[in-house]
Amino acid sequence: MSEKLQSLGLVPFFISQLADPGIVETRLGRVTAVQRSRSTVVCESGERIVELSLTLQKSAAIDRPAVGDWIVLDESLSRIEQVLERKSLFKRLGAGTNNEIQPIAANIDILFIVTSCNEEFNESRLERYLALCAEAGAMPVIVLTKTDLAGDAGNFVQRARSVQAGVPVEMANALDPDSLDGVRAWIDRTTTVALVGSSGVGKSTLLNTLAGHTLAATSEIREQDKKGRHTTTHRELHILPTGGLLIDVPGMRELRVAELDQSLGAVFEDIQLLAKQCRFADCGHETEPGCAVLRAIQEQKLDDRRLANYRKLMRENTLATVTLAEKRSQGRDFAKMVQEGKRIKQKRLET
Ligand SMILES: Nc1nc2c(ncn2[C@@H]2O[C@H](COP(=O)(O)OP(=O)(O)O)[C@@H](O)[C@H]2O)c(=O)[nH]1
Ligand SMILES: [Mg+2]
Ligand SMILES: [Zn+2]
Repeated sequence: MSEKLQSLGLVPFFISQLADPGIVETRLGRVTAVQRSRSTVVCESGERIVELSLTLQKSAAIDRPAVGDWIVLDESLSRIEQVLERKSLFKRLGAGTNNEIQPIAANIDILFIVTSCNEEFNESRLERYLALCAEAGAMPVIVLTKTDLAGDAGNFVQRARSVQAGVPVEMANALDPDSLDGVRAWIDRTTTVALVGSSGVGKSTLLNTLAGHTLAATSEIREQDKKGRHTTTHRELHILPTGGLLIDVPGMRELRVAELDQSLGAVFEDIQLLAKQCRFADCGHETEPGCAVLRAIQEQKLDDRRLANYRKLMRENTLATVTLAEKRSQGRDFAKMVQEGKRIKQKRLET
């Protein structure tokens, strides 16, 4: 296998999907950035900016190439013809009224959920990211930045650890390369890592420090509320000089969840286990007698906040999932109607 494609993260999973392995050296590439209808891809022969095939232009957002995708170009090397099956996909429900699942980053091995040791730290947001990560099929690592500014970084580590048992937590001063051994240990030569988290937590700084030079612009956060400004406007896949691939995902204000039943179960396993001991199988854990979840809260074994967030995410997920299902069935009904219309017209022509 070519050195170059290997350093882009190429593994047999993708090669085995090619009808003709001969095209590895010519038409196979990885998407490093997406700008509207154009994508930047890197192939054995170098970097190119390409368009989408007509079929891909018309396909649903989720099927169009995203940063991190492995793709096959057409013969002229100017259009993406095929998006290979993904190993993992970090996605979200489109912001606003546009209920469409959008791909954010594809073929990520590890998701760095970046949060800082200050007012920005928020357990409920971490739970949301962890559910999206489980759904993506990537491995989560919580990266706690700005440990140099916190008097009590240990306290933040403890809080981060309590969010989901077993999820690794790494501390970092994103400005200091010597503090990043823990973070670096997760980045292998062919590993793709995506950095997610609110604006201002230090994603771009971390990327630059790991790369050893400036790859992404950074900007100072507001003093009063520790909120960041949006500097990075697009997602890009970067190859680190020391090996490994990093995608900086700029702070997304709205990360709505949909179709996450299984993943919410993974993040809130403790609550779901407790719920099995409730007297009523359909217990809503609100006022029911014999509720094991409420008992755990009384006994201070479970946090009020965690239960409230679990309920909130479950509700949000159910609503969005129903809306998506309705929209899809409407789409099918409409397609059926068009088909029927064509058939009637054809019949008229025939008679
Ligand atoms: N002291 C300190 N400052 C940091 C750290 N990480 C980021 N910053 C600063 O926080 C601000 C926002 O960082 P940036 O990388 O732009 O955040 P992004 O929006 O997540 O990409 C910049 O002024 C950085 O210099 C850290 O670990 N320690
Ligand atoms: Mg940034
Ligand atoms: Zn209950």
